[in-house]
Amino acid sequence: MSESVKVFASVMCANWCNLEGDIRELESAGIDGLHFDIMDGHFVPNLTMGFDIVRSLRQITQLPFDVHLMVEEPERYIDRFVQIGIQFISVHFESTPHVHRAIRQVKDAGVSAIVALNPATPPCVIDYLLEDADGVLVMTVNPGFSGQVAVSAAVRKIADVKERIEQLGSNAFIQVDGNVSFELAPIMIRNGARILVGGSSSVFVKGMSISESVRELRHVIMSAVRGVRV
Ligand code: S6P
Ligand code: MG
Repeated sequence: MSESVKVFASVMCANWCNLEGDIRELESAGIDGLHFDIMDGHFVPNLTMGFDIVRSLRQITQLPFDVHLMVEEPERYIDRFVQIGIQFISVHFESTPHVHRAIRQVKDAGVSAIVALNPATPPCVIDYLLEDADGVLVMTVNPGFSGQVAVSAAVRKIADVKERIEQLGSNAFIQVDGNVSFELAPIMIRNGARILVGGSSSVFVKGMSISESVRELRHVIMSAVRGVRV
């Protein structure tokens, strides 16, 4: 993808009957990483995948792995994901009273630590986390399901988070997840997003192959970054 904006593919939206085939196609299309949505049926009303599937896929690709924990008590799972060989782990601000401790747990294990914010969570909650977190994940849908419509206030919030990061003199990057479509991706980038999570809206698009959809996404990203100082 472009040097300044990366795209991670949401494995939740891949063809689970042919995961290896999809991963090979993603690799050939130049995807930057794989995003794993881990859900526990408590923090969000859905269940997805656990350690075994992530560990199995770790054996077949060198792509960076990005684990998005949508679970209560995330502290209980971090170390076991770290052992699998993960490059990014995001912890929801709303999922634990000890989010700073959880972020430190990720950092201390040598993994990039991302604090994730639900659409209604205000940007100010990152103020005392940015000394430790490497990135902020702005959820542009309420977590739990793919195929949702973006919350427009959360798309606007990306710019507020960006401003806050700059005011605090931090180098944290912004990741965006939820309805990252060909139409919305340029707006998200202009607002400050530098890692896009592509799901059913842009990487696994009905009627398009993975390579076609990634090519189209690359095209809209390139057009958007031309007008942006990065
Ligand atoms: C949602 C999850 C996301 C989705 C992804 C789906 O809870 O965190 O990672 O899998 O956003 O993409 P789309 O394009 O279907 O919204
Ligand atoms: Mg996600």
